[in-house]
Amino acid sequence: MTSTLSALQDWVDSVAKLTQPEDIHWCSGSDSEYKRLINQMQRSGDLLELNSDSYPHCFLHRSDPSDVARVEHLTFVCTENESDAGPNNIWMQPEDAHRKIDGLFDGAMQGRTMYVIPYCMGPVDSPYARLGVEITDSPYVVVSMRIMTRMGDAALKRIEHEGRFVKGLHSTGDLDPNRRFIMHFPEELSIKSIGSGYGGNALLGKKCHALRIASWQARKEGWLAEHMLIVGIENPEGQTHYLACAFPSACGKTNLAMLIPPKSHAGWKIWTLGDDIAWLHLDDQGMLRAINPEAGYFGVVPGTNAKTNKNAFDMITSDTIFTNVATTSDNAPWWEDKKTGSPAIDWQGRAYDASNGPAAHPNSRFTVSAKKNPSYSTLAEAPEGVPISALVFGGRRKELAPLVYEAKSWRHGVLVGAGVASETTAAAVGAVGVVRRDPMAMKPFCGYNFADYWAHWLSFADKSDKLPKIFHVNWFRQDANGNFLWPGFGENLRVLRWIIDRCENAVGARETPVGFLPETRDIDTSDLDISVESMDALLQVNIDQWKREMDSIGEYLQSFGDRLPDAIKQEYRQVVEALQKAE
Ligand code: GTP
Ligand code: SPV
Ligand code: MN
Repeated sequence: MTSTLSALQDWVDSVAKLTQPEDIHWCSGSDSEYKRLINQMQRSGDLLELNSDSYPHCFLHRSDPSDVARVEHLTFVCTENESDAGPNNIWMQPEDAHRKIDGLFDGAMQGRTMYVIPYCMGPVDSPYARLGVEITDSPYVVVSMRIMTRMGDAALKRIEHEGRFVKGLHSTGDLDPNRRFIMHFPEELSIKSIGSGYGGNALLGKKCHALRIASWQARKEGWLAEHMLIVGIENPEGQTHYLACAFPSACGKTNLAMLIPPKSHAGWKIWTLGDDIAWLHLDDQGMLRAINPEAGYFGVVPGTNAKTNKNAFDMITSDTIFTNVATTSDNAPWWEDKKTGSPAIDWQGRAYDASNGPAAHPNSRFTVSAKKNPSYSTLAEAPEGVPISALVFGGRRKELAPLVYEAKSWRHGVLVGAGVASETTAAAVGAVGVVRRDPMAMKPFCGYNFADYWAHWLSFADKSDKLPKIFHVNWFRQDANGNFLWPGFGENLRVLRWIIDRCENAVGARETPVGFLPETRDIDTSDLDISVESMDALLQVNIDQWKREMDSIGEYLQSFGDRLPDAIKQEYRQVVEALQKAE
């Protein structure tokens, strides 16, 4: 096949010349193509079929044990000026970067098929959707992109019509971590990734395009590309509010996006629009509207069970690709906290032995179509997206951050977002459980200088007086024994209700130096086994701890030097002064 768009055809030709594949396949996105690739991968051993009675059409992929998560230390933003990438990114001069990575792509696809994947991020008929083409030599990437994006003929048609698309070049390479690079060229709208076949490193539509490149485009064009779930909350009277929530990787987005209301909340309904990425635009009324650029979920498997996330648990019993889970003796997938069955073979294919660590890799994932989610919202297909009532930041903090608080204004909310910190998780290679700054949950994903990004966020206050309120939540506070103080999961609806009540001016709040907090009585704890002491602890603002936190935030913000917006400095000073007065 060829394309009528010369920019696309020329690029495909030049990549083929460099990488020297045995043949080239243009992906149509059809069912038969998907099935053919699945069969081919079963034959090559890239996919193992799981128990076809209990898990029909489900497959297991085991990635290389050195290739199990995003690699932030090997992820580059390559802009002409280093300062445009900012201290939040690892920078390489574009020409040097191309030379280095093209050297690795030279002949990299010899003996392999090169797949050309046209895809659309967002509903194909949405003005907010954006296009891309990923070239890859990994059939696992092709089938994953088919689930995660609108991939194939319809996307190609729009690409050929519009003429503009993000170019993503990927090869699994030799998987040597020393020859693994994920490079972004925002000024060229292009991505080059080699040496990893895993998740966000390889499915280039996701973090590379829909966040790093899109955040750059969004700044130029006046919108926002964010690491946010989108969820609709319908009350028993039938009114629905939409929230977009930014939590760092493996901090609860997928779970919140499809939560099941607890028994005490009969009549409440949850509608999922997205579980990882939101693209936010102001409409002509000044409302912030969100679309989910993705079409599937690449979700954390461990911890998913009938109690924590029944929607996901049920959804992944058919038509799902599992990566790096364990299996039971009857070849069903198994993971830690599944609460049923037991592991026979671990994620590396070895007989299970507890002394080797967890049976499923902590970052093992399911890949499944969003349409399989029982709480899928049909508005996820709406070209105009949904209006957002509240933006919610959050993180994984044992202490300090209360269960919920509200920013005092949009500007203050931008400071709250900039100050987000969270314990690191298994979603990225490196130490787990270390608190680090993760502004707006975008530390690994912002394709440009955070100082400019905060200025961009601040600029929305000049463009609309209907902006959503901004909140911060923390489901992960622990007591002295390391137990979670808050039950989390479905019970998080109780906190979302307070957020919605605040948006409707239906409930008061307690003003503190760091923001507005609920009165304990205003969080509905009916039918919940939680002590008054725990609730008080969850809703406490410890002035001394917060002073230390503000010192740490101040130091972090200063690392952005002169580019840091004045409004952030002013908001920062106001919180610090309020904390001093609170003594
Ligand atoms: P990425 O896909 O990496 O962006 O992660 P995510 O933000 O979607 O996180 P996810 O919902 O997959 O949750 C990650 C882990 O946190 C899982 O093991 C969940 O079981 C656990 N988790 C999610 N929500 C809660 C909660 O409210 N409380 C507690 N204690 N754990 C939670
Ligand atoms: C994350 O790490 O935030 C993910 C998984 O959503 S990955 O697609 O690998 O980035
Ligand atoms: Mn994510």
